[in-house]
Amino acid sequence: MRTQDMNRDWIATARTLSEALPYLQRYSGAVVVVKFGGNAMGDADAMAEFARDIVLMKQVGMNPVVVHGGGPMINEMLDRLGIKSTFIRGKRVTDQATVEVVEMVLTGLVNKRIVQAIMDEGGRAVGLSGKDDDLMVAEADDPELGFVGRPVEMNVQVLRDLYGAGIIPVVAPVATGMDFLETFNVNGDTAAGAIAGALKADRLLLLTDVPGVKDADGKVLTQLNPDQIRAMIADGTIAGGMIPKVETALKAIEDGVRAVVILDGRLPNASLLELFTEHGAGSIIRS
Ligand code: X2W
Repeated sequence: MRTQDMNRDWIATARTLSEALPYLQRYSGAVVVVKFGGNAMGDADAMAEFARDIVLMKQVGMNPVVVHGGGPMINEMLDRLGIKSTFIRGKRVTDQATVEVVEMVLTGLVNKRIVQAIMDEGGRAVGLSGKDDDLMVAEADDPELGFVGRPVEMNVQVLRDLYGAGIIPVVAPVATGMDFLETFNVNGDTAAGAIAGALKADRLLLLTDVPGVKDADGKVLTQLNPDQIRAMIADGTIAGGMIPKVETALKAIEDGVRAVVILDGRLPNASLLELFTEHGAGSIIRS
């Protein structure tokens, strides 16, 4: 015979689902670009948890598109090969030998790990880079940086085809050149912003290893608009590694993305916390 063994955890689980209804309705069909940075990837458990969140998004009718980084994994491989690497303004100086390693690590190792993790959680994922179907065409960003690319032409139909067919696209930030000869290393945030902009995504989530944009006292600001961001860059409150992220956010909003969220990807269920609760997570930037 069944007994009443409903303890409080089960009740809380049911309530959580019920409370998520308005968010599930709001985001039905929404295109959400999720940048998964190398620093947010952590261990196998963190990867599995990220994959689970993405599969859940897809399951409830959203269209997640994953764009990943992998800076720490590139560093490790360059170290093993004895190739020195330097950064200027947060971007890796990329010569011919380096771009080969970047492409191998990002499109091979990291991309396939994420695809595998999503498949393992019961989703369908296909990995591609900016080269596939000409998704992201780039030109040299700055002669000082070598083969670092700035996206100049986006062809995102392949992403719509994939998510329309129930598949989660997983994109490595490597691009082809205008003449189809060169390979460019594109910063992961920049690539995610360009893809979100071209898709006019409902959300761009930048998962990183900091809790969000902080004010002068170090307190995380939960809501910001582009003017406030520009003022905080001008007065030095936003500095260092946060600058490329907020610049990506500003450009994405200009391109028609509805809102950009910068959040700590190491938090348990970071994306779900942001999308499906009133609490939200990190800093949301919108006009
Ligand atoms: C990055 C690409 C990977 C990346 C790099 O070579 O490290 C440039 O710097 P995270 O993990 O998101 O930092 N590209 C031009 O962006 O990785």
